[in-house]
Amino acid sequence: MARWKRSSDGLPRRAFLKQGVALLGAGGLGAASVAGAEAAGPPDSPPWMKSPGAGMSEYGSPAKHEAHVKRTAIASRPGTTGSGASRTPLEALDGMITPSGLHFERHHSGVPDIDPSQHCLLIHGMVRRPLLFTVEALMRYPRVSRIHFLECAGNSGVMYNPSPPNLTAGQTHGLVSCSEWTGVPLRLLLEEADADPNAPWILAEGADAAAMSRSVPMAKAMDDALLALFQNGERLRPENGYPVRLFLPGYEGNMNVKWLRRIKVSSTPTMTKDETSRYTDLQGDGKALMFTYPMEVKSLITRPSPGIGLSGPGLYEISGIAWSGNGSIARVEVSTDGGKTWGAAARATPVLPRAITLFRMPWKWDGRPTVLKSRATDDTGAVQQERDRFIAEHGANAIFHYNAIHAWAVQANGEVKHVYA
Ligand SMILES: Nc1nc2c(c(=O)[nH]1)N[C@H]1C(S)=C(S)[C@@H](COP(=O)(O)O)O[C@H]1N2
Ligand SMILES: [Mo]
Repeated sequence: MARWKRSSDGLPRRAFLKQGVALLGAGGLGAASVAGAEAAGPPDSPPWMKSPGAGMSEYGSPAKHEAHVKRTAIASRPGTTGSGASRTPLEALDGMITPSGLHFERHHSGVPDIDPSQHCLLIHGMVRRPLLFTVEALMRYPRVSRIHFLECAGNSGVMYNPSPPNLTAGQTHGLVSCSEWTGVPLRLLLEEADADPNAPWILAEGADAAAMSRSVPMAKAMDDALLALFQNGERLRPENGYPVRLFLPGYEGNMNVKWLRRIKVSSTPTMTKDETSRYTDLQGDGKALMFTYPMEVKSLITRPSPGIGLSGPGLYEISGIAWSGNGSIARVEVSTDGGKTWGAAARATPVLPRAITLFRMPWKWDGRPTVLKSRATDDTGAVQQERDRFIAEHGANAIFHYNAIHAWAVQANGEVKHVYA
């Protein structure tokens, strides 16, 4: 414990500075020690202490010095403006919640400009009572709030390529974000419509120009499916599905239909374009998997990572994120020797099912080149595999559901590179 001494003006400043310098000397994580801090008086007042600051604002924005923290690798398909994706800059963030303005985006035909007073949700098909909901009506139903990640099936898809990408963590793996979603349990509305209890499927359709639509098992619809209206406390952002989206915790991104306009209860999957021509997983043996719902256990070291290197030997904290669409993260292990030995990383609380879990581990870098890896295990016992085993099992033709172990090479100059190791 620091001993506080009073200085002449009654403030414990000098004693604090002395103590602070002593602490930095003992276990410094890179802070510059202040020579002669004990003898120095209080620092000069910076300019921002010399006049009153700015006034209030109606809607806040990040500090101007953080303007470089932006969605990254924004790319549209040739000939389109809105058919593409943007990615979360994972390496610039710390915390389990992704700020809404940095949530990744994936649109098949741009962001529709929906007037909520003109938008309706129809529930029909194998129901006794077809129902049409205005957004105003939906807002009157009881709501629940849940913290969950959303991950595009195509996240980390470039990792199927024969050589590792020369990209940042977010540019490669940033099609995952995590929010608090608040909305109406879908079960309530299906019960009100008196859906046939023997109907095993629903179809969900969006109100965008792509009319994105997917078949969802009734069991999931009746379990934890949400009609999300709020994201991180405020109404959904247009790019994330305003005014209402289907949210299916843990399921591949594309099933979480945005701008939801229709749910049809049915006896079979509808076999839409989005589940036949797209979102099937071609395997090494030439067969394709269909209806692959949950995103499997995965983890990623975000610091250090490409672009966030090390400045000389010394003590560092390795930190990152882990998640699983099948449950909670039970364990994250980190290797600082390319996978020869592994140590347990600390998981930050709360550890929630189907949410991003943060992990951290202190590491003393000796200045020699090495390879860092993380390996997550979820509470079903599923564990990430090394890349060569993963590719041997799934082939390299696939685009979706890549969840092998990622490797960062730390070079002697402290730079970090994506490697296959
Ligand atoms: N209506 C509609 N829903 C959609 C899409 C779309 O293009 N249209 N894209 C899907 C895909 S592929 C993903 S990964 C997620 C992305 O959600 P986000 O943009 O909120 O991150 O929405 C899904 N829902
Ligand atoms: Mo996606």
